[in-house]
Amino acid sequence: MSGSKYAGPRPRLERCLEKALAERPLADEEILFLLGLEEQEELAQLFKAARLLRERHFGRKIFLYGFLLFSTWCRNRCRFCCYRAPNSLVRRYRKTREELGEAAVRLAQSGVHLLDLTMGEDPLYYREGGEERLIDLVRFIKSKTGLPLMISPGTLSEAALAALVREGVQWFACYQETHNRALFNRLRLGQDYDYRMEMKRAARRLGFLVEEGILAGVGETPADIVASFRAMAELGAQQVRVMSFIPQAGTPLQDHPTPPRLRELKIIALLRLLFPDRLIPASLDVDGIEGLKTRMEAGANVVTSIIPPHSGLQGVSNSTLQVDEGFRTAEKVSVELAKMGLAAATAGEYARWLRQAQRKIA
Ligand code: SAM
Ligand code: MD0
Ligand code: SF4
Repeated sequence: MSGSKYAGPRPRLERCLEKALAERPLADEEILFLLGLEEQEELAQLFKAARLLRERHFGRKIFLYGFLLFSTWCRNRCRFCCYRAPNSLVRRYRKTREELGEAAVRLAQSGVHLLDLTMGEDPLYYREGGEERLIDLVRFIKSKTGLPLMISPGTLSEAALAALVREGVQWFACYQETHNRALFNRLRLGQDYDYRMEMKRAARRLGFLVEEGILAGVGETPADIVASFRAMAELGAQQVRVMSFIPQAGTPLQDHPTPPRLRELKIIALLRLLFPDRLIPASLDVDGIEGLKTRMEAGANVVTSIIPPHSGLQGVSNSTLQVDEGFRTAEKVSVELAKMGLAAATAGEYARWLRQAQRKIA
């Protein structure tokens, strides 16, 4: 940092980054200022500060999450999502316990630290006996792999959440996409903003670690992004994410452009500045393996959406991108991480982080 006495854009940047590196809270105006950076050299300083904070809390170790989308059926009609109920252009499947178990074991053997069990809001799991079916599936995957688990089912009853905690599921992921209610209502058609938020608070109270997330490029303003940061803090989310919107054929937003990636990268860096000790994903679902480097350089410390090739399992926003090519595997990710001077953590390191995070919320 230079010792310049002149007030101007550069000293302001330095002041903000010094404050962030001291882990002091940033004011809204400071966050907005950082989100507005455009100049290469200034952005490089922002990303460097984010990496310094990551290194302080996590060293050079990165966590890897396997992704298991076990049903692509969904009763909802989120405007951005290819799996919305009325979309006839998307491939639908519902995996059996055995098929899922096989994929889970392959992921576990490949060295991922956690399995993210995700579904569309498949009506099968909401009818009589559906929750028991879901709980049985989770128990089966746990018994097959012994790995830590995340569940991303959309909305569930509090009783089902409680049962999943009892089964030993550590994480509940549920993304609001935005914390601007009007924008939420335009994106998640027919869904209740407060119900979705309250579910995450209930999950926290029940002992889950919670992941919150937002979409970039769906009409959010910089002020909306700040509001999301505040909501993530208030929720006490232990993992916080942003993903760029990817247009999906057959959906109302199919012609809406994907945003410039710099927006996502700046949000990742800001997440690291504001939540230095939390988990922040770089998703392979947005830009595949080519998108890994910039996201790690922006301060991410988890790689998500690792999918076993030739399993018939899909991602979400780039549902088949690079899956069967084997580019979305733990092996491939580890090779790329090594080029950046980073490495996959050990299972023990992830377990230690989990224990400490669970102690903090107890
Ligand atoms: N159905 C559950 C739910 O909605 O919470 C879990 C699965 S849902 C597919 C997981 C997340 O994928 C969404 O919350 C959203 O953030 C993301 N997503 C869906 N469509 C996307 C798109 N077109 N571009 C980027 N992200 C998308
Ligand atoms: C990902 N496609 O990590 C997954 C998904 C849900 N918990 C995660 C959005 O990108
Ligand atoms: Fe269904 Fe989730 Fe897609 Fe919304 S985001 S349509 S709830 S799968």
